[in-house]
Amino acid sequence: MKFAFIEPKPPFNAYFFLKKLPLLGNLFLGTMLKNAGHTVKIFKENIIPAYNEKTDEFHPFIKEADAVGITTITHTANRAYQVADAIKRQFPSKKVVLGGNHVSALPEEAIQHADQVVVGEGENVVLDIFEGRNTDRIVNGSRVNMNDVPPLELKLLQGYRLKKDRINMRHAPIMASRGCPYDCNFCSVTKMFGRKYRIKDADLVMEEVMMRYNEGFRYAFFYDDNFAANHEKTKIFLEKLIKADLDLIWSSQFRVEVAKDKELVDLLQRSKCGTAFIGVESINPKALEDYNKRQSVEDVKNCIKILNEADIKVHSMYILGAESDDEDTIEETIRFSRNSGSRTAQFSILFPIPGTKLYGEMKEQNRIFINDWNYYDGSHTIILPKHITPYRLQKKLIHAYKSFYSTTILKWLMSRLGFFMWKLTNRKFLKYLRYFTRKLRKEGIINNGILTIKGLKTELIPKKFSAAFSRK
Ligand code: B12
Ligand code: SF4
Repeated sequence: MKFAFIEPKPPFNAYFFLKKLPLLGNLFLGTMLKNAGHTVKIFKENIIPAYNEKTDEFHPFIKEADAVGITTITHTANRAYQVADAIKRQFPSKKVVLGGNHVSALPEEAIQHADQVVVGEGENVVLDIFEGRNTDRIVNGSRVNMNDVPPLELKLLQGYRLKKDRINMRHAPIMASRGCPYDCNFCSVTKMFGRKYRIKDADLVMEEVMMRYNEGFRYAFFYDDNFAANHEKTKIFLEKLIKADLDLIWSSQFRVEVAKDKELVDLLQRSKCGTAFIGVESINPKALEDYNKRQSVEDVKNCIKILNEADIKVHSMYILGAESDDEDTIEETIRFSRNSGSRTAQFSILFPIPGTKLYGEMKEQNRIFINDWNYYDGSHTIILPKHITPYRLQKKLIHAYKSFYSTTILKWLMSRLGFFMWKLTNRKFLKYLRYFTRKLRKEGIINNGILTIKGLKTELIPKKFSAAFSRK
């Protein structure tokens, strides 16, 4: 049988410089179907268009496919539904299956656009669904044993050219573990993959590394959310990587604890870890508590220092707009980022991902003032912050980037590149936030930048932005 998978394009591509990194859900499931003898093609819309909404035309393979799977995160949910609706309209008998982070949190919303929706991990149910044995409308996936997950078949990705046996994609995507023992209130990882950390056997990960290396990759990105959550198991893998003595530089996401283990830092350095993505989030201790981050400011400082000393570049990730954040604490975090020693930094505005604790709380307090999923990307203020106005918070994000990336010419160039597109899309949004903030002030909902009453009166939402507020 023929199966197509689609990763919808995001509405605003603030991350265009990383646009080649695919979400791996389609790849894991596509690989399993291919291994079962089916023909599979995966379309990442950023690379190869799957559907042209202007001409209402689909890629020829999608027209022929027996079923189509579409992966979603919240930011791409509208596009996913648009594509799914168009398939069902043009080819009513073609099966459309939605999966991924967003629809796992809101399956009832998603099922209005598809034949089936998968909640959670898809590996244990994908064959039954696509081969037609399972026709339940909402299917609950189950947590997989990482050792049973096959190495990814990258050739299924359409448009990723094979050039002299070298895939024209810089970073080899590898996932060695799923799950995270922590439970940060803004993060959807624990809801999706659980708090039990499941790591693949070191030999199997090495097998996949060697496969990618032999395909020509010299950089790898481990998609793990908390690489090294189990220090001892990670050490076993790193020893093997060092022993293989490859010309391969790799990176992944870590928690600050990693730097407290000298032996681990030494292994990271010797195994050619090039960049560590660190979830710093804030240097306001109260904000760290709000996020349930379970790390101290001291931990953050030590971590960046130790990794720098080990010649591992640090990419720090910050979230602005915690319950305890005000203009001063945000400014302090921005100042810290500039002087911290991080090579690069990424700033997000706190936003409620469906399925997270934060989402539940904000919904209950009626503080979400934008329901359009297009804006759920961390670059837009969409909930009423407590101690800063929505407009000022948005301005702080722009200021954070300008401030961080203005210290060296290289950094300045990077910021220009990355933020050109983003700023364009944001101008209209800023104008709206200024207007909205003025209205909130007039109504006494915010006073001196502080939220005075619980929740938001929905009649305050301006009509001209009604498209953004169409959902309940
Ligand atoms: C790599 C990564 C990126 C990369 C590339 C992402 C891309 N192509 O979109 C970069 C760095 C660019 C990035 C950027 C962003 N990311 Co990101 N990213 C990840 C990360 C770490 C790994 C993604 C992945 O491949 N996971 C592994 C696969 C196996 O998991 P999965 O996709 O959920 O698939 C499983 C199931 O969902 C299901 N499934 C999935 N698809 C389908 C389809 C079908 C048909 C079926 C049946 C089943 C099914 O089965 C799969 C196998 O079990 C995740 C965290 C995570 N662990 O998932 C965050 C994550 C996806 N990112 C997230 C976010 C918010 C963002 C950003 C908005 C930035 C930000 N502020 O954080 C941007 C937006 C990017 C965009 N597309 O517009 C959130 C999304 C939450 C949400 N509901 O929206 C996540 C979950 C992290 C978090 N904080 O909670 N990201
Ligand atoms: S933010 Fe990182 S540490 Fe916190 S729960 Fe998510 S993956 Fe775990």
